[in-house]
Amino acid sequence: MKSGIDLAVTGDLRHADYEATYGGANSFLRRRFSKSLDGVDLAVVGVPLDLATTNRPGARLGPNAVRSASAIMAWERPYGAACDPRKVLAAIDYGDVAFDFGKPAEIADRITREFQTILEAGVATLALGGDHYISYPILRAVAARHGPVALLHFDAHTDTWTDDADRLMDHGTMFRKAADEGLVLPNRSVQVGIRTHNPDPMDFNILDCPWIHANGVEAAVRRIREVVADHPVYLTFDIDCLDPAFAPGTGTPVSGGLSSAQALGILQGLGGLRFVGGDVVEVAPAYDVGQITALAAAHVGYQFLALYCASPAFTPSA
Ligand SMILES: [Mn+2]
Repeated sequence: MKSGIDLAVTGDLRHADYEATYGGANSFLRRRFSKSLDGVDLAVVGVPLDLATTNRPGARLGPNAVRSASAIMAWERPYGAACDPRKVLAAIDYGDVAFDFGKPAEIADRITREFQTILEAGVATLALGGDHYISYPILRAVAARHGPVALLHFDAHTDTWTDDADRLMDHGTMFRKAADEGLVLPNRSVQVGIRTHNPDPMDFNILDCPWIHANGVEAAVRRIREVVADHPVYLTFDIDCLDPAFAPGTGTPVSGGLSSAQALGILQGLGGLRFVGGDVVEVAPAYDVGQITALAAAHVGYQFLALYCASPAFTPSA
C-alpha cells in the first residue's frame, strides 16, 4: 500500500492507497474527482438540493458531509463484502450536479439530463443527496436506460402520499408519481423500516419497522430476495430509516427506527441482486452530532459499491 497525497486529485481509477484521514481533498472514499467517463464503471454524484423538504432543511450540505465522513473508512474494504470495490470498480467522484436554486422549475430536468449523460456512457451511479425528491428525476434517467425498476427503499416514510397541492417539488410524493409514470414497479419493490401512516401505500411491499424488530435481519433479507428476484433494482436509502439515535442529522426524524447494524446487515445479505444504481439521501449535517449521520450514510454508500460489484448488471470496463 503506497501512501498518497490528495488522492482525490492524484489517485488512479482503481486504488486502495492510504491517505491520512484527517486531511486532503475530500472526495467520496478518496476516489478521483473527474467528469471524464472513459473507462469508468461507477460515478458517485452529489445532488445538493433541499428545496423539496417538508420539515427541517439542510440536506443540500449532505453530499460534502458524506464525502468528509467517508475519508475515515477509505483505507479498508467494507466489512462483510465479498469483494473490495476499491480494487474492482473503476469509480470516480463526479462532483455535484449544478443548478440554480432560484430557478426551481429547471432543476428536475437538469438532474435527469446529468444522470442520462452518465448512464448512456455505460456508467452506473451512486447519488448523494440532497433531499429525497432527487430520486425521482434520477429514476427517470435510470428507467430510460434499464426499463421500470424494482425499488429497494429504506425509509421511515413511504413517500407515496398523494400530491393534493400540485407542488413543483415534494419529497413525500415522488414515489407515487414514479409508480404512476411507470418508472418503478410497486409489486417488485420493497419498503424497509416504514413507521408512519399512509392511507394508500399502493402495491409496494412494506417491511415496517416493528416487523423488522420482531422478525430480524435474515427474514428481511429472505423477503427482499423473494420480491425483487432477478429484476433490475435501484437502492434508495433515506437515512431517516435509521432511528434518530443512529442518524440525528436529518430533516424528518422518527423514533423507533432501525439501528445502523440492522440496516447494514440487510444490505450485506443482498449480494447477487441485480443492482443498477442507488442513492443515499436526507443527511442534514446541521442537526448531526459527531458526524454520526454522515458516517452511517458513508457506510451505506460503501456497501452499495460492494453490492454493485456483485451485481449481474456489472461488467468491469477494460
Ligand atoms: Mn424519510
